[in-house]
Amino acid sequence: MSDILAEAVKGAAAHPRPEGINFTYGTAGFRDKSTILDPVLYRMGLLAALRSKAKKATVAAMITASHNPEPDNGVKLVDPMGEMLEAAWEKHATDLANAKDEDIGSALQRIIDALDIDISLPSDVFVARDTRPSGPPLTQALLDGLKVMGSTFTDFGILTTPQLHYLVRCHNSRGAYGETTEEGYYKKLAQAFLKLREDAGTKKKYQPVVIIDGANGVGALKTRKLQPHLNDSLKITVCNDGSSGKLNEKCGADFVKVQQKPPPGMEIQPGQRCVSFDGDADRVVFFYLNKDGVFNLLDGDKISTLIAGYLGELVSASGLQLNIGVVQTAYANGSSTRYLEDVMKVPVSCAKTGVKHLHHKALEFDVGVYFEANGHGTVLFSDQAEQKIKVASQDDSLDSGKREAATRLTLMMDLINQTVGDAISDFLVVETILSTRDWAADDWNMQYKDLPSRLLKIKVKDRTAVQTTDAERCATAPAGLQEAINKLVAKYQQGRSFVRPSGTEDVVRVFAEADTQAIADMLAHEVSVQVYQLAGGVGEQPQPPSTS
Ligand code: NG1
Ligand code: ZN
Repeated sequence: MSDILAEAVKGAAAHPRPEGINFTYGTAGFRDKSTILDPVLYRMGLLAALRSKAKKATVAAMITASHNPEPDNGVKLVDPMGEMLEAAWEKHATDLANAKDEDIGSALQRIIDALDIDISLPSDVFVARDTRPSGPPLTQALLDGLKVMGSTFTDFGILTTPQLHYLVRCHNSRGAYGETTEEGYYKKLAQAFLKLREDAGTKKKYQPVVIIDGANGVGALKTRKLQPHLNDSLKITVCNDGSSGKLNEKCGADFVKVQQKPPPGMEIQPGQRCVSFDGDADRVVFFYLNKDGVFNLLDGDKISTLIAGYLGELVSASGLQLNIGVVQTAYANGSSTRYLEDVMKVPVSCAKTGVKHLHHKALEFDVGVYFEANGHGTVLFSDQAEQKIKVASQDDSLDSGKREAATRLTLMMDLINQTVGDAISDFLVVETILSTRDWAADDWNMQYKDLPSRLLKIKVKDRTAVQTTDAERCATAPAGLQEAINKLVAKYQQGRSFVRPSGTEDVVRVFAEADTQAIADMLAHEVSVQVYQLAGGVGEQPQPPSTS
Protein backbone atom coordinates (compact mmCIF):
# COMPACT_ATOMS: atom_id res chain seq x y z
CA MET A 1 0.00 0.00 0.00
CA SER A 2 1.32 3.44 -0.87
CA ASP A 3 2.33 5.85 1.91
CA ILE A 4 -0.66 8.07 1.25
CA LEU A 5 -3.12 5.24 1.72
CA ALA A 6 -1.36 4.14 4.89
CA GLU A 7 -1.72 7.75 6.15
CA ALA A 8 -5.41 7.70 5.23
CA VAL A 9 -5.92 4.59 7.40
CA LYS A 10 -3.97 6.16 10.28
CA GLY A 11 -5.99 9.37 10.00
CA ALA A 12 -9.23 7.42 10.39
CA ALA A 13 -8.39 6.88 14.06
CA ALA A 14 -9.46 10.46 14.74
CA HIS A 15 -12.69 9.93 12.77
CA PRO A 16 -13.90 6.46 13.78
CA ARG A 17 -16.88 4.97 12.01
CA PRO A 18 -19.73 3.82 14.27
CA GLU A 19 -20.87 0.20 13.91
CA GLY A 20 -24.23 -0.64 12.43
CA ILE A 21 -24.95 2.47 10.37
CA ASN A 22 -25.27 2.31 6.62
CA PHE A 23 -24.64 5.51 4.72
CA THR A 24 -25.87 6.08 1.14
CA TYR A 25 -24.76 8.75 -1.32
CA GLY A 26 -28.25 9.64 -2.56
CA THR A 27 -29.70 12.24 -4.90
CA ALA A 28 -28.37 15.00 -2.66
CA GLY A 29 -25.14 13.38 -1.44
CA PHE A 30 -24.95 12.10 2.14
CA ARG A 31 -27.55 13.48 4.49
CA ASP A 32 -28.08 12.50 8.11
CA LYS A 33 -28.06 13.64 11.73
CA SER A 34 -24.96 15.83 11.97
CA THR A 35 -23.77 14.00 15.08
CA ILE A 36 -22.93 10.82 13.14
CA LEU A 37 -21.43 12.40 10.03
CA ASP A 38 -17.84 13.07 11.14
CA PRO A 39 -16.37 9.83 9.66
CA VAL A 40 -18.31 10.39 6.42
CA LEU A 41 -16.83 13.87 6.03
CA TYR A 42 -13.31 12.57 6.61
CA ARG A 43 -13.82 9.92 3.93
CA MET A 44 -15.34 12.43 1.52
CA GLY A 45 -12.15 14.47 1.96
CA LEU A 46 -10.22 11.40 0.79
CA LEU A 47 -12.60 10.82 -2.10
CA ALA A 48 -12.67 14.47 -3.21
CA ALA A 49 -8.87 14.36 -3.53
CA LEU A 50 -9.13 11.20 -5.66
CA ARG A 51 -11.85 12.75 -7.82
CA SER A 52 -9.65 15.79 -8.39
CA LYS A 53 -6.73 13.54 -9.42
CA ALA A 54 -9.02 11.54 -11.73
CA LYS A 55 -10.36 14.68 -13.41
CA LYS A 56 -7.00 16.54 -13.33
CA ALA A 57 -8.98 19.58 -12.17
CA THR A 58 -10.27 21.29 -9.05
CA VAL A 59 -13.47 19.77 -7.61
CA ALA A 60 -15.62 20.98 -4.70
CA ALA A 61 -17.32 19.70 -1.57
CA MET A 62 -20.40 21.42 -0.12
CA ILE A 63 -21.44 20.78 3.47
CA THR A 64 -25.20 21.30 3.80
CA ALA A 65 -28.51 19.57 4.45
CA SER A 66 -30.43 22.09 2.37
CA HIS A 67 -34.11 22.40 3.41
CA ASN A 68 -33.83 19.75 6.15
CA PRO A 69 -33.93 20.63 9.87
CA GLU A 70 -30.98 22.38 11.50
CA PRO A 71 -29.67 19.31 13.42
CA ASP A 72 -29.17 17.48 10.09
CA ASN A 73 -26.22 18.01 7.83
CA GLY A 74 -24.68 16.45 4.76
CA VAL A 75 -22.03 16.62 2.09
CA LYS A 76 -22.02 16.46 -1.67
CA LEU A 77 -19.21 16.60 -4.18
CA VAL A 78 -19.22 18.94 -7.17
CA ASP A 79 -17.47 18.20 -10.47
CA PRO A 80 -15.09 20.62 -12.25
CA MET A 81 -17.66 22.50 -14.36
CA GLY A 82 -20.00 22.88 -11.40
CA GLU A 83 -22.02 19.77 -12.21
CA MET A 84 -23.18 17.21 -9.67
CA LEU A 85 -20.72 14.36 -9.03
CA GLU A 86 -20.78 11.87 -11.92
CA ALA A 87 -23.34 9.17 -11.10
CA ALA A 88 -20.80 6.30 -11.38
CA TRP A 89 -18.88 7.78 -8.42
CA GLU A 90 -21.90 7.70 -6.11
CA LYS A 91 -21.21 3.99 -5.56
CA HIS A 92 -17.54 4.70 -4.72
CA ALA A 93 -18.68 7.33 -2.24
CA THR A 94 -21.11 4.89 -0.62
CA ASP A 95 -18.50 2.08 -0.47
CA LEU A 96 -15.88 4.35 1.11
CA ALA A 97 -18.34 5.78 3.64
CA ASN A 98 -19.25 2.25 4.72
CA ALA A 99 -15.71 0.78 4.80
CA LYS A 100 -14.41 -0.17 8.27
CA ASP A 101 -11.70 2.19 9.54
CA GLU A 102 -8.95 -0.36 8.93
CA ASP A 103 -10.29 -1.11 5.42
CA ILE A 104 -10.11 2.47 4.15
CA GLY A 105 -6.79 1.85 2.36
CA SER A 106 -8.09 -1.13 0.42
CA ALA A 107 -11.36 0.66 -0.39
CA LEU A 108 -9.36 3.56 -1.85
CA GLN A 109 -7.08 1.15 -3.70
CA ARG A 110 -10.11 -0.50 -5.34
CA ILE A 111 -11.26 2.86 -6.71
CA ILE A 112 -7.73 3.74 -7.86
CA ASP A 113 -7.38 0.40 -9.67
CA ALA A 114 -10.85 0.40 -11.19
CA LEU A 115 -10.38 3.86 -12.66
CA ASP A 116 -6.63 3.73 -13.21
CA ILE A 117 -6.03 6.92 -11.22
CA ASP A 118 -2.48 8.24 -10.99
CA ILE A 119 -2.21 8.86 -7.27
CA SER A 120 0.99 10.87 -7.68
CA LEU A 121 -0.91 13.66 -9.48
CA PRO A 122 -1.74 16.82 -7.53
CA SER A 123 -5.28 17.45 -6.27
CA ASP A 124 -7.17 20.60 -5.34
CA VAL A 125 -10.57 20.99 -3.69
CA PHE A 126 -12.87 23.97 -2.96
CA VAL A 127 -14.85 23.64 0.27
CA ALA A 128 -17.83 25.56 1.63
CA ARG A 129 -20.68 25.09 4.10
CA ASP A 130 -24.08 26.53 4.98
CA THR A 131 -24.87 28.25 8.31
CA ARG A 132 -25.52 25.11 10.39
CA PRO A 133 -23.68 25.10 13.76
CA SER A 134 -22.35 21.62 12.93
CA GLY A 135 -20.66 23.04 9.82
CA PRO A 136 -17.24 24.03 11.26
CA PRO A 137 -16.36 20.67 12.93
CA LEU A 138 -17.59 18.75 9.88
CA THR A 139 -15.48 21.00 7.63
CA GLN A 140 -12.51 20.16 9.84
CA ALA A 141 -13.12 16.43 9.33
CA LEU A 142 -13.26 16.93 5.56
CA LEU A 143 -10.07 19.00 5.59
CA ASP A 144 -8.33 16.26 7.64
CA GLY A 145 -9.16 13.86 4.80
CA LEU A 146 -7.77 16.27 2.22
CA LYS A 147 -4.61 16.86 4.24
CA VAL A 148 -3.67 13.19 4.58
CA MET A 149 -4.04 12.91 0.81
CA GLY A 150 -1.62 15.81 0.43
CA SER A 151 -4.30 17.80 -1.40
CA THR A 152 -4.34 21.57 -1.65
CA PHE A 153 -7.69 23.22 -0.89
CA THR A 154 -9.49 26.53 -0.45
CA ASP A 155 -12.00 26.77 2.39
CA PHE A 156 -14.49 29.49 1.38
CA GLY A 157 -16.33 29.31 4.73
CA ILE A 158 -20.05 30.04 4.42
CA LEU A 159 -21.48 30.11 0.88
CA THR A 160 -24.74 29.17 -0.80
CA THR A 161 -24.55 25.82 -2.60
CA PRO A 162 -24.86 27.45 -6.05
CA GLN A 163 -22.09 29.94 -5.23
CA LEU A 164 -19.68 27.06 -4.69
CA HIS A 165 -20.78 25.39 -7.95
CA TYR A 166 -20.23 28.74 -9.68
CA LEU A 167 -16.76 29.27 -8.20
CA VAL A 168 -15.41 25.87 -9.18
CA ARG A 169 -16.59 26.47 -12.76
CA CYS A 170 -14.99 29.93 -12.86
CA HIS A 171 -11.73 28.45 -11.63
CA ASN A 172 -11.62 25.52 -14.06
CA SER A 173 -12.69 27.67 -17.00
CA ARG A 174 -9.72 29.94 -16.19
CA GLY A 175 -12.05 32.87 -15.57
CA ALA A 176 -14.10 32.46 -18.75
CA TYR A 177 -17.23 31.90 -16.65
CA GLY A 178 -16.38 34.76 -14.25
CA GLU A 179 -13.99 35.82 -11.52
CA THR A 180 -13.31 33.10 -8.91
CA THR A 181 -14.42 35.17 -5.93
CA GLU A 182 -17.66 35.68 -4.03
CA GLU A 183 -17.55 39.39 -4.95
CA GLY A 184 -17.10 38.37 -8.60
CA TYR A 185 -20.35 36.39 -8.36
CA TYR A 186 -22.30 39.44 -7.11
CA LYS A 187 -20.68 41.69 -9.71
CA LYS A 188 -21.51 39.40 -12.63
CA LEU A 189 -25.14 38.97 -11.62
CA ALA A 190 -25.70 42.62 -10.69
CA GLN A 191 -24.11 43.99 -13.88
CA ALA A 192 -26.36 41.85 -16.06
CA PHE A 193 -29.40 42.66 -13.93
CA LEU A 194 -28.82 46.43 -14.09
CA LYS A 195 -28.18 46.38 -17.84
CA LEU A 196 -31.40 44.43 -18.42
CA ARG A 197 -33.26 47.17 -16.52
CA GLU A 198 -31.70 50.12 -18.31
CA ASP A 199 -34.48 50.55 -20.81
CA ALA A 200 -37.22 50.01 -18.25
CA GLY A 201 -39.82 52.70 -18.89
CA THR A 202 -42.50 53.71 -16.43
CA LYS A 203 -44.30 50.77 -14.93
CA LYS A 204 -47.99 50.63 -14.21
CA LYS A 205 -48.16 47.29 -12.47
CA TYR A 206 -44.67 46.04 -11.68
CA GLN A 207 -43.43 47.31 -8.32
CA PRO A 208 -39.67 46.97 -7.67
CA VAL A 209 -40.30 45.93 -4.07
CA VAL A 210 -39.91 42.41 -2.65
CA ILE A 211 -39.78 40.67 0.70
CA ILE A 212 -37.36 37.74 0.90
CA ASP A 213 -37.82 34.92 3.42
CA GLY A 214 -34.23 33.73 3.85
CA ALA A 215 -35.18 30.48 5.70
CA ASN A 216 -32.91 31.75 8.53
CA GLY A 217 -30.04 30.55 6.41
CA VAL A 218 -27.19 31.47 4.12
CA GLY A 219 -29.48 32.95 1.43
CA ALA A 220 -30.38 35.81 3.77
CA LEU A 221 -26.71 36.65 4.49
CA LYS A 222 -25.76 36.54 0.82
CA THR A 223 -28.75 38.61 -0.33
CA ARG A 224 -27.54 41.33 2.04
CA LYS A 225 -24.12 41.19 0.36
CA LEU A 226 -25.70 41.40 -3.09
CA GLN A 227 -27.91 44.38 -2.21
CA PRO A 228 -25.32 47.19 -2.51
CA HIS A 229 -24.48 45.97 -6.03
CA LEU A 230 -28.08 46.46 -7.17
CA ASN A 231 -28.00 50.21 -6.44
CA ASP A 232 -31.59 51.33 -5.93
CA SER A 233 -33.11 49.22 -8.69
CA LEU A 234 -34.93 46.90 -6.31
CA LYS A 235 -36.08 47.44 -2.74
CA ILE A 236 -35.45 44.19 -0.87
CA THR A 237 -36.52 43.50 2.70
CA VAL A 238 -34.99 40.33 4.13
CA CYS A 239 -36.90 38.51 6.86
CA ASN A 240 -36.13 35.18 8.52
CA ASP A 241 -32.53 36.30 8.29
CA GLY A 242 -31.23 34.06 11.06
CA SER A 243 -31.13 36.77 13.71
CA SER A 244 -33.71 35.00 15.86
CA GLY A 245 -35.43 31.92 14.35
CA LYS A 246 -34.01 28.51 13.52
CA LEU A 247 -32.90 27.37 10.06
CA ASN A 248 -35.84 26.10 7.93
CA GLU A 249 -38.15 26.13 10.96
CA LYS A 250 -41.58 27.44 9.95
CA CYS A 251 -39.99 29.32 7.08
CA GLY A 252 -38.22 28.80 3.78
CA ALA A 253 -39.21 27.46 0.36
CA ASP A 254 -40.05 23.93 1.55
CA PHE A 255 -42.34 25.18 4.34
CA VAL A 256 -44.16 27.55 1.99
CA LYS A 257 -44.57 24.94 -0.76
CA VAL A 258 -45.67 22.10 1.51
CA GLN A 259 -47.84 24.14 3.88
CA GLN A 260 -49.23 26.40 1.14
CA LYS A 261 -49.03 29.40 3.44
CA PRO A 262 -46.61 32.25 4.29
CA PRO A 263 -44.17 31.77 7.15
CA PRO A 264 -45.81 32.97 10.38
CA GLY A 265 -44.80 36.48 11.42
CA MET A 266 -44.32 37.86 7.90
CA GLU A 267 -46.27 41.06 7.44
CA ILE A 268 -47.57 41.05 3.89
CA GLN A 269 -49.78 43.56 2.10
CA PRO A 270 -52.12 42.21 -0.63
CA GLY A 271 -50.31 41.99 -3.96
CA GLN A 272 -46.86 42.26 -2.33
CA ARG A 273 -44.40 39.87 -4.03
CA CYS A 274 -42.69 37.56 -1.55
CA VAL A 275 -39.82 35.19 -2.20
CA SER A 276 -38.76 32.14 -0.15
CA PHE A 277 -35.33 30.54 -0.37
CA ASP A 278 -34.40 27.17 1.12
CA GLY A 279 -31.63 26.58 3.67
CA ASP A 280 -28.73 26.56 1.20
CA ALA A 281 -30.37 28.90 -1.36
CA ASP A 282 -30.62 26.54 -4.31
CA ARG A 283 -34.43 26.58 -4.33
CA VAL A 284 -36.80 29.49 -4.65
CA VAL A 285 -40.57 29.97 -4.73
CA PHE A 286 -42.61 33.17 -4.94
CA PHE A 287 -45.96 33.87 -3.28
CA TYR A 288 -48.43 36.66 -2.60
CA LEU A 289 -51.80 37.31 -1.03
CA ASN A 290 -54.47 38.47 -3.46
CA LYS A 291 -56.81 41.36 -2.70
CA ASP A 292 -59.02 39.03 -0.64
CA GLY A 293 -56.03 37.89 1.39
CA VAL A 294 -55.94 34.45 -0.29
CA PHE A 295 -52.48 32.84 -0.48
CA ASN A 296 -51.13 32.15 -3.99
CA LEU A 297 -47.97 30.15 -4.65
CA LEU A 298 -45.76 30.68 -7.69
CA ASP A 299 -43.66 27.53 -7.63
CA GLY A 300 -40.96 26.02 -9.85
CA ASP A 301 -43.53 25.23 -12.56
CA LYS A 302 -44.72 28.84 -12.70
CA ILE A 303 -41.10 30.02 -12.76
CA SER A 304 -40.11 27.72 -15.63
CA THR A 305 -43.19 28.72 -17.64
CA LEU A 306 -42.38 32.39 -17.13
CA ILE A 307 -38.73 31.94 -18.12
CA ALA A 308 -39.41 29.66 -21.10
CA GLY A 309 -42.01 32.10 -22.43
CA TYR A 310 -39.67 35.06 -22.21
CA LEU A 311 -36.58 33.32 -23.59
CA GLY A 312 -38.72 31.88 -26.40
CA GLU A 313 -39.80 35.39 -27.40
CA LEU A 314 -36.22 36.65 -27.35
CA VAL A 315 -35.05 33.73 -29.47
CA SER A 316 -37.79 34.39 -32.08
CA ALA A 317 -37.08 38.12 -32.06
CA SER A 318 -33.37 37.45 -32.60
CA GLY A 319 -34.16 35.36 -35.69
CA LEU A 320 -31.87 32.59 -34.42
CA GLN A 321 -32.78 28.96 -35.06
CA LEU A 322 -32.57 27.56 -31.55
CA ASN A 323 -34.88 24.96 -30.03
CA ILE A 324 -36.10 25.67 -26.54
CA GLY A 325 -37.60 23.05 -24.25
CA VAL A 326 -38.73 22.60 -20.66
CA VAL A 327 -37.83 19.68 -18.40
CA GLN A 328 -40.08 18.80 -15.47
CA THR A 329 -40.62 15.85 -13.15
CA ALA A 330 -43.82 13.91 -12.57
CA TYR A 331 -44.49 16.28 -9.63
CA ALA A 332 -45.05 19.20 -12.03
CA ASN A 333 -48.60 20.46 -11.91
CA GLY A 334 -50.61 18.97 -14.78
CA SER A 335 -51.89 22.44 -15.71
CA SER A 336 -48.34 23.68 -16.26
CA THR A 337 -47.54 20.80 -18.60
CA ARG A 338 -50.73 21.36 -20.58
CA TYR A 339 -50.12 25.13 -20.75
CA LEU A 340 -46.56 24.66 -22.01
CA GLU A 341 -47.48 22.05 -24.61
CA ASP A 342 -50.89 23.24 -25.80
CA VAL A 343 -50.78 27.02 -25.41
CA MET A 344 -47.10 27.91 -25.59
CA LYS A 345 -46.25 25.04 -27.94
CA VAL A 346 -43.03 24.35 -26.06
CA PRO A 347 -41.80 20.74 -25.95
CA VAL A 348 -41.79 19.28 -22.43
CA SER A 349 -39.67 16.32 -21.23
CA CYS A 350 -40.27 14.47 -18.00
CA ALA A 351 -37.23 13.38 -15.98
CA LYS A 352 -36.82 11.32 -12.83
CA THR A 353 -36.77 13.24 -9.54
CA GLY A 354 -33.38 14.70 -8.63
CA VAL A 355 -31.77 17.65 -10.33
CA LYS A 356 -29.04 15.64 -12.01
CA HIS A 357 -31.71 13.87 -14.09
CA LEU A 358 -33.34 17.15 -15.09
CA HIS A 359 -29.98 18.74 -15.85
CA HIS A 360 -29.04 15.83 -18.07
CA LYS A 361 -32.27 16.02 -20.09
CA ALA A 362 -32.05 19.80 -20.44
CA LEU A 363 -28.76 19.31 -22.31
CA GLU A 364 -30.80 17.85 -25.18
CA PHE A 365 -32.10 21.31 -26.10
CA ASP A 366 -30.25 24.39 -27.41
CA VAL A 367 -31.93 26.24 -24.56
CA GLY A 368 -33.15 23.86 -21.85
CA VAL A 369 -35.20 25.22 -18.97
CA TYR A 370 -35.48 22.78 -16.07
CA PHE A 371 -37.27 23.14 -12.77
CA GLU A 372 -38.59 20.88 -10.06
CA ALA A 373 -41.99 21.99 -8.76
CA ASN A 374 -40.32 22.69 -5.41
CA GLY A 375 -38.32 25.54 -6.96
CA HIS A 376 -34.96 24.03 -7.88
CA GLY A 377 -33.96 24.80 -11.42
CA THR A 378 -32.06 26.79 -13.98
CA VAL A 379 -31.54 27.22 -17.73
CA LEU A 380 -28.81 25.58 -19.80
CA PHE A 381 -27.56 27.09 -23.07
CA SER A 382 -25.63 24.68 -25.30
CA ASP A 383 -22.14 25.80 -26.37
CA GLN A 384 -23.43 26.20 -29.88
CA ALA A 385 -26.40 28.32 -28.78
CA GLU A 386 -24.14 30.49 -26.65
CA GLN A 387 -21.83 31.01 -29.58
CA LYS A 388 -24.63 31.89 -32.03
CA ILE A 389 -26.20 34.33 -29.56
CA LYS A 390 -22.89 36.10 -28.91
CA VAL A 391 -22.13 36.43 -32.61
CA ALA A 392 -25.63 37.80 -33.35
CA SER A 393 -25.37 40.36 -30.55
CA GLN A 394 -22.33 41.88 -32.30
CA ASP A 395 -23.42 41.46 -35.90
CA ASP A 396 -23.87 44.95 -37.37
CA SER A 397 -25.47 43.52 -40.50
CA LEU A 398 -28.54 42.44 -38.45
CA ASP A 399 -31.41 44.87 -37.94
CA SER A 400 -31.42 46.53 -34.57
CA GLY A 401 -34.42 44.52 -33.27
CA LYS A 402 -32.65 41.23 -33.85
CA ARG A 403 -29.39 42.50 -32.39
CA GLU A 404 -31.15 43.93 -29.36
CA ALA A 405 -32.89 40.56 -28.69
CA ALA A 406 -29.56 38.72 -28.99
CA THR A 407 -27.95 41.23 -26.61
CA ARG A 408 -30.70 40.65 -24.05
CA LEU A 409 -30.09 36.91 -24.41
CA THR A 410 -26.38 37.36 -23.66
CA LEU A 411 -27.30 39.33 -20.55
CA MET A 412 -29.79 36.62 -19.50
CA MET A 413 -26.98 34.06 -19.90
CA ASP A 414 -24.86 36.13 -17.53
CA LEU A 415 -27.70 36.47 -15.04
CA ILE A 416 -28.46 32.74 -15.00
CA ASN A 417 -26.22 30.44 -12.97
CA GLN A 418 -26.02 27.58 -15.45
CA THR A 419 -24.16 25.25 -13.09
CA VAL A 420 -27.14 24.44 -10.84
CA GLY A 421 -30.43 25.86 -9.53
CA ASP A 422 -29.65 29.12 -7.73
CA ALA A 423 -32.27 30.93 -5.63
CA ILE A 424 -30.55 34.33 -5.86
CA SER A 425 -29.95 34.14 -9.61
CA ASP A 426 -33.43 32.72 -10.34
CA PHE A 427 -34.99 35.45 -8.22
CA LEU A 428 -33.21 38.14 -10.27
CA VAL A 429 -34.25 36.43 -13.53
CA VAL A 430 -37.90 36.45 -12.46
CA GLU A 431 -37.71 40.11 -11.37
CA THR A 432 -36.20 41.00 -14.76
CA ILE A 433 -39.00 39.30 -16.69
CA LEU A 434 -41.80 40.71 -14.53
CA SER A 435 -40.34 44.19 -14.88
CA THR A 436 -39.95 43.86 -18.68
CA ARG A 437 -43.53 42.60 -19.01
CA ASP A 438 -44.80 45.15 -16.47
CA TRP A 439 -46.56 42.37 -14.60
CA ALA A 440 -47.78 42.20 -11.02
CA ALA A 441 -47.77 38.80 -9.29
CA ASP A 442 -51.43 38.34 -10.27
CA ASP A 443 -50.66 38.73 -14.00
CA TRP A 444 -47.96 36.08 -13.77
CA ASN A 445 -50.19 33.75 -11.77
CA MET A 446 -53.03 34.06 -14.29
CA GLN A 447 -51.02 32.31 -17.03
CA TYR A 448 -52.64 29.06 -15.91
CA LYS A 449 -54.50 27.82 -12.85
CA ASP A 450 -52.83 25.08 -10.81
CA LEU A 451 -54.77 21.87 -10.30
CA PRO A 452 -55.19 20.98 -6.62
CA SER A 453 -52.74 18.28 -5.52
CA ARG A 454 -51.67 16.32 -2.46
CA LEU A 455 -48.30 14.80 -1.55
CA LEU A 456 -48.24 12.11 1.17
CA LYS A 457 -45.58 9.79 2.55
CA ILE A 458 -46.05 6.20 3.66
CA LYS A 459 -43.68 4.18 5.82
CA VAL A 460 -43.04 0.65 4.56
CA LYS A 461 -40.69 -2.16 5.67
CA ASP A 462 -38.49 -1.74 2.62
CA ARG A 463 -39.09 1.16 0.26
CA THR A 464 -37.16 -0.53 -2.55
CA ALA A 465 -40.19 -2.86 -2.80
CA VAL A 466 -41.66 -0.04 -4.90
CA GLN A 467 -40.07 0.21 -8.32
CA THR A 468 -40.97 2.51 -11.18
CA THR A 469 -40.46 3.19 -14.86
CA ASP A 470 -41.40 5.94 -17.38
CA ALA A 471 -39.75 8.75 -15.37
CA GLU A 472 -41.38 7.37 -12.20
CA ARG A 473 -44.93 7.71 -13.54
CA CYS A 474 -45.61 3.98 -13.58
CA ALA A 475 -44.97 1.44 -10.78
CA THR A 476 -43.55 -1.90 -11.93
CA ALA A 477 -43.44 -3.43 -8.43
CA PRO A 478 -45.04 -4.61 -6.23
CA ALA A 479 -47.35 -6.62 -8.46
CA GLY A 480 -50.82 -5.17 -8.82
CA LEU A 481 -50.02 -1.70 -7.50
CA GLN A 482 -50.09 0.14 -10.84
CA GLU A 483 -53.34 -1.61 -11.84
CA ALA A 484 -54.88 -0.48 -8.55
CA ILE A 485 -53.70 3.10 -9.11
CA ASN A 486 -55.10 3.11 -12.65
CA LYS A 487 -58.51 2.02 -11.37
CA LEU A 488 -58.59 4.73 -8.71
CA VAL A 489 -57.40 7.47 -11.06
CA ALA A 490 -60.08 6.57 -13.63
CA LYS A 491 -62.80 7.44 -11.09
CA TYR A 492 -61.94 11.13 -10.99
CA GLN A 493 -61.98 14.17 -13.31
CA GLN A 494 -58.44 15.15 -14.28
CA GLY A 495 -57.17 12.55 -11.82
CA ARG A 496 -53.47 11.69 -11.86
CA SER A 497 -51.42 9.81 -9.31
CA PHE A 498 -48.06 8.10 -9.00
CA VAL A 499 -45.86 6.61 -6.30
CA ARG A 500 -42.09 6.34 -5.90
CA PRO A 501 -39.58 5.53 -3.18
CA SER A 502 -37.96 8.72 -1.83
CA GLY A 503 -34.25 9.13 -2.50
CA THR A 504 -33.68 11.17 0.66
CA GLU A 505 -36.05 9.73 3.28
CA ASP A 506 -37.04 6.20 4.26
CA VAL A 507 -40.57 6.52 2.85
CA VAL A 508 -42.66 5.97 -0.27
CA ARG A 509 -44.11 9.20 -1.66
CA VAL A 510 -47.64 9.34 -3.04
CA PHE A 511 -48.71 12.18 -5.32
CA ALA A 512 -52.26 12.86 -6.50
CA GLU A 513 -53.86 15.61 -8.50
CA ALA A 514 -57.52 16.21 -9.47
CA ASP A 515 -59.98 18.97 -10.26
CA THR A 516 -60.82 19.71 -6.61
CA GLN A 517 -58.75 19.64 -3.43
CA ALA A 518 -61.15 17.22 -1.74
CA ILE A 519 -60.79 14.74 -4.60
CA ALA A 520 -57.00 15.14 -4.79
CA ASP A 521 -56.91 14.41 -1.03
CA MET A 522 -59.19 11.40 -1.41
CA LEU A 523 -57.25 9.99 -4.36
CA ALA A 524 -53.92 10.40 -2.52
CA HIS A 525 -55.43 8.61 0.47
CA GLU A 526 -56.84 5.73 -1.59
CA VAL A 527 -53.51 5.23 -3.35
CA SER A 528 -51.72 5.35 0.02
CA VAL A 529 -53.88 2.50 1.28
CA GLN A 530 -52.86 0.44 -1.76
CA VAL A 531 -49.19 1.18 -1.10
CA TYR A 532 -49.64 0.28 2.54
CA GLN A 533 -51.34 -3.02 1.69
CA LEU A 534 -49.27 -4.12 -1.30
CA ALA A 535 -45.82 -2.73 -0.43
CA GLY A 536 -45.55 -3.77 3.23
CA GLY A 537 -46.78 -0.71 5.14
CA VAL A 538 -45.68 -0.39 8.77
CA GLY A 539 -47.61 1.16 11.67
CA GLU A 540 -51.25 2.10 11.40
CA GLN A 541 -53.02 1.98 8.04
CA PRO A 542 -53.45 5.50 6.55
CA GLN A 543 -56.65 7.21 7.69
CA PRO A 544 -59.03 8.97 5.28
CA PRO A 545 -58.70 12.78 5.07
CA SER A 546 -61.04 14.64 7.40
CA THR A 547 -63.82 16.28 5.44
CA SER A 548 -64.37 19.13 7.89
P1 NG1 B 1 -37.08 12.67 -2.64
O1 NG1 B 1 -36.93 12.50 -1.16
O2 NG1 B 1 -36.31 11.67 -3.47
O3 NG1 B 1 -38.51 12.79 -3.03
C1 NG1 B 1 -36.62 15.32 -2.44
C2 NG1 B 1 -37.46 16.15 -3.38
C3 NG1 B 1 -36.72 16.29 -4.69
C4 NG1 B 1 -35.29 16.81 -4.50
C5 NG1 B 1 -34.57 16.01 -3.42
C6 NG1 B 1 -33.20 16.55 -3.09
C7 NG1 B 1 -39.90 16.20 -3.66
C8 NG1 B 1 -41.14 15.42 -3.88
N1 NG1 B 1 -38.75 15.52 -3.62
O4 NG1 B 1 -36.40 14.07 -3.05
O5 NG1 B 1 -37.46 17.11 -5.54
O6 NG1 B 1 -35.30 18.18 -4.21
O7 NG1 B 1 -35.36 15.93 -2.23
O8 NG1 B 1 -33.20 17.51 -2.12
O9 NG1 B 1 -39.96 17.43 -3.49
ZN1 ZN C 1 -31.32 23.27 -1.17
